[in-house]
Amino acid sequence: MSSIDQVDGSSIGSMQKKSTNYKDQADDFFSNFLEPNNLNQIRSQVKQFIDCDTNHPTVLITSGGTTVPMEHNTVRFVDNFSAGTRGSASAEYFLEKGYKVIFLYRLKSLEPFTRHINVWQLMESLSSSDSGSQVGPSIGDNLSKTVKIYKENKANILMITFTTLAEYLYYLREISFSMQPLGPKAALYLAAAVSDFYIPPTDMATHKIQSKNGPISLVFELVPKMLRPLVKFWVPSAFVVSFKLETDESILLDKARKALLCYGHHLVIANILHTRKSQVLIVTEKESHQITLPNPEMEIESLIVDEVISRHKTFINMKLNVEKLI
Ligand code: PAZ
Repeated sequence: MSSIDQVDGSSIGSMQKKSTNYKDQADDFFSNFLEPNNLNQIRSQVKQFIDCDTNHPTVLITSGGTTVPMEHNTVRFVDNFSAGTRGSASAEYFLEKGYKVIFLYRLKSLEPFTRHINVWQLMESLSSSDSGSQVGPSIGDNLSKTVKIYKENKANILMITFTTLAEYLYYLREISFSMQPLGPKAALYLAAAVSDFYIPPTDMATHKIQSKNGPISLVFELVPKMLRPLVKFWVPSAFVVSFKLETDESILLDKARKALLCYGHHLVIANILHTRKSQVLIVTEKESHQITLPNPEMEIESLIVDEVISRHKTFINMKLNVEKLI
């Protein structure tokens, strides 16, 4: 069956061939999609950001959802719920703790710092006259705090946007390669909600799918698991944290443990869709425990980031001690 079948019997493209191992599957996936035009530019931006201090703990944070286009000239796409709260809030806490941050995020999802600004509240609070605009005192206080923290940290954050699944994966692979010189000082914090399914370009309609041809049924291919090649080949010395989202609590811990076994990374932060802002499970190969938000004034990301940084420090010390012994 092709990926898009129209009920009138016409079909677009053909099924993707399957490979047998993680690396081949990843390579096959990439060979299906053209490189994004700005990949070289992103490579040099990241290199410049990292090369100025390869001794500085640096985290790649991914954030937001990916789109899966239904047509080459994309009018329609499949998307998901992720707003980018987890990633953008975490970026601020990592910066506060002295990390450099590469923030790979879905265009138009939440961003560190600007997420605190409500444009409508700002409009309401602005008074305007011929000589310019002024912010009212209540908004002004909060805004100046955010602006101050942003100005103190802006040299330590590099922001890169993606929209589609393929862009996301190309950028993730490229940034991972570029982080190799950081050795164990590199951390990856993969909070983006990445589609597990896609339509191969060879199976995609070129132009907007026409409703006059009747209802359609879509067949999606499985996106290969990229975490294994990431850990093994793309950035093997980094500390890697993945996130796992489920809606059924009874399978969450088991799936998090299986992910660790399968992909060989260091930590899974597991969460349930509707409670993700107030509790998460921290899962390693050896143990698991829950973090619960102690009061609504706080953000759970501050606690998650503290936990990740403490484990990353232990990881760095362990790797550096092993190096000394060799
Ligand atoms: O972006 P957000 O704050 O609305 O949601 C965060 C999250 C649930 C996407 C993240 O915590 C997460 O679990 N990411 C991985 C999702 C997954 O692929 O299982």
